[in-house]
Amino acid sequence: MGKLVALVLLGVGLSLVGERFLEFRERSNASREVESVELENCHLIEEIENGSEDIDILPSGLAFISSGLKYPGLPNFAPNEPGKIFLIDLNEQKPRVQALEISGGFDKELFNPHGISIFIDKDQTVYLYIVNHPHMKSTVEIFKFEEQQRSLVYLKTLKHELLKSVNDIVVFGPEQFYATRDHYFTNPFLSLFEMILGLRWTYVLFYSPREVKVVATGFSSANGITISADRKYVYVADVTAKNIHVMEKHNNWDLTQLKVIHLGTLVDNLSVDPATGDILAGCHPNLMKLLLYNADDPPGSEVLRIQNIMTEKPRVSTVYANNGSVLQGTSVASMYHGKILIGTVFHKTLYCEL
Ligand SMILES: *[C@@H]1O[C@H](CO)[C@@H](O)[C@H](O)[C@H]1NC(C)=O
Ligand SMILES: *[C@@H]1O[C@H](CO)[C@@H](O)[C@H](O)[C@H]1NC(C)=O
Ligand SMILES: *[C@@H]1O[C@H](CO)[C@@H](O)[C@H](O)[C@H]1NC(C)=O
Ligand SMILES: CC(=O)N[C@H]1CO[C@H](CO)[C@@H](O)[C@@H]1O
Repeated sequence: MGKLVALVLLGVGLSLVGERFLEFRERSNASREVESVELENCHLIEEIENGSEDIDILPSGLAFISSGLKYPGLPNFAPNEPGKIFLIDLNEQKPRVQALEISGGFDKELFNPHGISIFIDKDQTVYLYIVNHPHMKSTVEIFKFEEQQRSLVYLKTLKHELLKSVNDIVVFGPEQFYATRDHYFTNPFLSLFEMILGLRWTYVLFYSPREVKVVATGFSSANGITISADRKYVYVADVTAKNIHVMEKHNNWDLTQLKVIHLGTLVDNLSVDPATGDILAGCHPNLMKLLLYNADDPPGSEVLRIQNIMTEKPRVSTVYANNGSVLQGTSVASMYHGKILIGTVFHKTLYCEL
């Protein structure tokens, strides 16, 4: 009898998983093809071929790009190369790429950079906060940017119990930021299972020297995070749920959800166009192609623009789309003076006029 019950339970369990799996196939949009939307005067940034997962741009036009992310389940063309931070000057016609030297006793061999956020203090000193995954763990590294030498000085590593599986951060003050957690399980097999089942166990965290707390929950995979131009709202991309959460930021740093915008594509990272306040989203049109990488049928790229996000009817339009023949696995797009820089998880970087 006990065996029969166990067998029935197993059967029910398996069929539930099977059902979730079919639903996951649908969610991952296994069969979706991308219709191309081209931009003018595009060129690929030479010397960045193995990823430009994250881009952050200083008001002066210097852009920091993190490259070489190693992330379970995602392609990487240079698995034995440590990650790097590249610098390019967007004021140049054809920006040249420079890999930033890092001094100050930082372990460069283990560098696996993910999200970047710039913090400029009242003396105009520029700090880079970079999510790092040494040995697949999560830390936040703080560097000072030396503009004259064009190099980074390592200052400090932040670690915390709640800083797990960190994807992206947005910094507000010295050692004060929001961070997203993109999966609950740190074991790669369990985290794949978590994605297939569509569990909503990830969160947004607030970190400060005095207090560390979870400020928003219920995301399948909280990914890109950014702040609105008026600094009142926080936008969080839930990549596997294919949506953007608009959250109100309170004085005690808690976040409450105002609305969710469904985009029907896997939203990776977000940036705000400083000129218009519009949101730009780097998206993966087809999760299956990303997870089961095939050079002959590669994952494509998609950049969406969301206008008037606080109104009843936000306008969503496609800025750029490509089937992978030019650009694969877009993660982020950032604007600077009418130009757009499009980054990818493991592939190239495209720079275009808008
Ligand atoms: C990218 O990775 C490939 C494979 O390891 C390597 O041959 C190539 O030089 C790398 N490209 C750059 C620009 O680092
Ligand atoms: C997301 O984009 C922002 C620019 O808005 C950038 O600072 C950050 O590094 C990116 N992070 C991730 C994880 O894509
Ligand atoms: C992608 O589109 C280009 C034309 O834009 C086409 O030549 C190519 O065959 C397409 N590739 C795939 C894998 O569909
Ligand atoms: C579930 C989902 O987002 N399905 C989409 C997959 O892609 C096709 C083609 O673009 C869309 O029509 C579906 O809505």
